[in-house]
Amino acid sequence: MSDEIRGRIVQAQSGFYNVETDQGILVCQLRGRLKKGRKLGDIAAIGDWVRITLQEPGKGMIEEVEPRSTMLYRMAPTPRGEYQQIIIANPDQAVFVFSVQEPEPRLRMLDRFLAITEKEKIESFIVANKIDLSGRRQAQILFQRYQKIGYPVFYTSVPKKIGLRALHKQLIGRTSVFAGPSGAGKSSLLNAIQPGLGLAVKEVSEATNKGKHTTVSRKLLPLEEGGYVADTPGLKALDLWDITPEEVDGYFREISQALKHCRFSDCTHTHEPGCAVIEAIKKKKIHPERYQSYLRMREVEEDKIPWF
Ligand SMILES: Nc1nc2c(ncn2[C@@H]2O[C@H](COP(=O)(O)OP(=O)(O)OP(=O)(O)O)[C@@H](O)[C@H]2O)c(=O)[nH]1
Ligand SMILES: [Mg+2]
Ligand SMILES: [Zn+2]
Repeated sequence: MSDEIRGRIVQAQSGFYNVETDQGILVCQLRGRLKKGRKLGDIAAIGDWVRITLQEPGKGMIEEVEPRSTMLYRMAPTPRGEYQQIIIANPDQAVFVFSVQEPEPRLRMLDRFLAITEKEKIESFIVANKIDLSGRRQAQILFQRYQKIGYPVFYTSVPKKIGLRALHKQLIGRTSVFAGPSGAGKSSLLNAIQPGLGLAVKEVSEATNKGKHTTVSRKLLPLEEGGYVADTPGLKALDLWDITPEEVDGYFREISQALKHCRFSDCTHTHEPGCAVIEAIKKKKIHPERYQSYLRMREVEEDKIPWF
């Protein structure tokens, strides 16, 4: 048997994997034994580091998938049970793109995305796009709350070319996954950063949002200066949601900081005296809308959610 070659999966489609190696791209399949005795789900996915043996020029066999440091996945119901579909393996960072207008940002969706990346320990930052429509000030009113708790925010406009260089710099040399609502401008931003990508704008989501099984991008797009980006049209925060209400405390960083100081250890942070979370909201250290998001994700009943 020939020597093993290490590479990274940059594209996956119906059992075939394009693996980037120092010998170029090899088209590979999975060694049969890798499929045995595994739970229902993808065995390999874009972003995975793999070891392959060369079969013939340009073709290889994946012998081993290296353990992942991070991943994003969704659980898809199938007749045989829940299937774990891996969106991307080993991303260095998640980039959440929201437009400040058209469509209006639904920040509860952003809060959900951020809870997921907190859980998966994936660094995240936010792009507030289309500031040509709203002005920077309006955008800041919406997104500054995230900067305050340590998520970087980039304010961008594709037609006005604002913020593109700063965003580009954040992507170089890293593996990034782009997510956010349809129409926010993910593909437009990526095309503007690297014109050669030629990603379809607009019509993609119309095609993918219809069916029950949204097809997600199965490709890592290489950046000229190094690094990769995965665009994920149609990916929703709810698709990725695999968090129980009890866990949510840990995934809102500003809230998990505060609640250590509540008077009662069984505080629900809705009405109790000595609640440090409520105190922090009053002191404007926790944004009331983040708090609303948090309680909803904990599945607190609507009539028990206090408003500030
Ligand atoms: N005014 C304005 N329009 C923008 C900007 N960025 C993108 N658009 C427009 O917004 C629309 C949607 O852009 P896309 O790049 O397709 O959005 P997307 O996030 O990739 O959407 P999906 O692929 O459906 O998830 C297009 O008509 C773009 O031309 C921007 O900064 N300002
Ligand atoms: Mg798109
Ligand atoms: Zn409390």
